[in-house]
Amino acid sequence: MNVSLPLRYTKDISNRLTMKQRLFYEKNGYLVFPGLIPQDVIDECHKRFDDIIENKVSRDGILVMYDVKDRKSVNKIQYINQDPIFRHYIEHKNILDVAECFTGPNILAIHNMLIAKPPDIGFGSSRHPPHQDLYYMPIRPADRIVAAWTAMEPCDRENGCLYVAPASHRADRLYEHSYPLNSDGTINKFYHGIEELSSIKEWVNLEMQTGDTVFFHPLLIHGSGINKSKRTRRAISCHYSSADCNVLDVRK
Ligand SMILES: O=C(O)CCC(=O)C(=O)O
Repeated sequence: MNVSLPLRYTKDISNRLTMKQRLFYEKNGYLVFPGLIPQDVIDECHKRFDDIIENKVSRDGILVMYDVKDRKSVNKIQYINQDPIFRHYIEHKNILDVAECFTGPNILAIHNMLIAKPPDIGFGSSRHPPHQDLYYMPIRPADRIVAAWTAMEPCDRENGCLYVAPASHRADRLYEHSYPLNSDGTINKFYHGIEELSSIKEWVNLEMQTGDTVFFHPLLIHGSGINKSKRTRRAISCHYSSADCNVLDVRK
C-alpha cells in the first residue's frame, strides 16, 4: 500500500534526502550535514574575510559590522554575494542540492553573511539572543525559505555555538521581537530577540566541526551564546528561497 505522508516542509528531489532526514526536518525544523563544505572553500573564505577587514581588497557593497562594545573587532559582514570568492560557498553544489529540498528547484540566494563572533570583551555583546529569521524577511511562503549555516572552525558551547528550539517552527507563529535584557540588565543594541519564551521547553546546542552545515526553517527559534573563549567562532551563512515566493508589501 502506498501511504502518502503529510510532508509539508521538504520536497522529494531525486532522493537527495533520505526519508529519515526528511522526517527529522519536518519534526524538528533543522538538519545537520557533517563535512558538507570542503576545507579549501572554507580556507579561501577565511582569507577573504581577513583581506576585507584589513582593507586589502575592495569591500564593494559588503556591509562591515563592528561589535557594539568592542569597536575594534568586526562581528560580521553582510551582503557577501557581491564577492566572487564568497560565491564559491553561496553557489556550492553541495549546498544548493540540499537547499532545493526545502525551497524547490527554482532557487534564489536572498541573504548572506559571514559571522566572525570574536571573543567577548566582557559585556555579553557577542550573544545573539533567541530569534526567528522570518522576522527579517517579508517573503512568503515561509516554508519555501531555508537557512544554510556552515561552521568555518569548531563551534562549541565555549565559543558560542548555535542553539535551536527543536520543533518551534511548527507553532506557525512569528513571535514578537524586541531588545531583550541581558542577565546583568544591559541591552545589546546589535540584535533583536524574543523575550516571551515560556512555551519553549527544550534547547539543543549544535556543536559543529569545520565544514559541518545546518539547514533550518525561518520560523525555527535559534540563537548563539556568548563567545567566552579566546578563539573566534566563524560561520558563513546564506538564506535561500524559491524564486516563486512573494515579497510582502511592508508599507501597508
Ligand atoms: O552565527 C550566529 O551566531 C547566529 C546567526 C544567526 O542566528 C542569525 O544571524 O540569524
